[in-house]
Amino acid sequence: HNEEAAAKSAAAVADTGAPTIFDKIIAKEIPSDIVYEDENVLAFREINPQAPVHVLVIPKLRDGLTMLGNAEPRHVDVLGQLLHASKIVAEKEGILDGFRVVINNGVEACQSVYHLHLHVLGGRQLKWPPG
Ligand code: IU
Repeated sequence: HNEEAAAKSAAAVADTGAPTIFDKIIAKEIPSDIVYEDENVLAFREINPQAPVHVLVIPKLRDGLTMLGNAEPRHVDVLGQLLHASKIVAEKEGILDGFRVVINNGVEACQSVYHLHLHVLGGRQLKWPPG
């Protein structure tokens, strides 16, 4: 369907492995509204929120994790840390009773930034299935 295709092509870009703007957010060269941070992960508010709570959780070191589809055994620890940080974000934001964690992987899933990120969404009744 044309509208859908247009929305997708506007949102999604392919992985080139180039550095992303998230490096500048991590380095605090670009300000962000940080919700949680530790040695390995950073969680900050989405600039275009799709729910009352919409936070992105990212690894500070990308280490080849442009997308989940590039995960390797060496990434297992940080993958666990990202999920655990998502729970901490949900707790801090008061949405532990109902929240969603989303990873868009690749063009067909409308991924637009190639630095792995988990979307933590909540604060309203979420619908299923997603678009
Ligand atoms: P996606 O899963 O790759 O589609 O999500 C990337 C998200 O990053 C997207 O929702 C953007 O609105 C969001 N984002 C942001 O919060 N801050 C930024 O500086 C940039 C993108 I660039």
